[in-house]
Amino acid sequence: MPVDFSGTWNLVCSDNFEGYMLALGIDFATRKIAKRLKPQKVIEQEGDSFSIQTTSAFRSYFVQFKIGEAFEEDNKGLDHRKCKTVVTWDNDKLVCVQTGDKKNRGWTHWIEGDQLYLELCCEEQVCTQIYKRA
Ligand code: VL7
Repeated sequence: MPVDFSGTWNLVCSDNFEGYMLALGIDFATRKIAKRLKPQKVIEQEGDSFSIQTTSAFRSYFVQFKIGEAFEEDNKGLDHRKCKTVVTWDNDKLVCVQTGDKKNRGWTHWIEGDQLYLELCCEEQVCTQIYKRA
């Protein structure tokens, strides 16, 4: 049985989100608001089809994809940069590569115990977040 990320997940801790946002060029005022947010993720996984809705009091973001199928991602409401994005499995990790203006951009999700991990990368910056089931 493959790992199932489906469910509703609440952020419990976040390390270096500031560095990640700086690497994306997010302005000071937006960073100040964004770093206080406690986003919730609703993930739906059906076979190799995924949707991830990230909701917060300030901005929200929705993405859907199929494993191995590249798509145009607009990052609307975030940094607005367009990327060619593809998500693949690396064993039980969900690995996203976002090819565009920013080097080394992407994210990885995995589950450890009852916690959902998210590592966000951009250039030299790595942000690690932990979510728990709502
Ligand atoms: C997306 C934010 C900073 C703008 C607001 C912050 C709003 C809530 O990529 C992400 O999730 C993946 C994996 O689960 C699926 O899309 C995280 C948040 C990155 C970057 C930009 C700051 C303003 C946060 C949407």
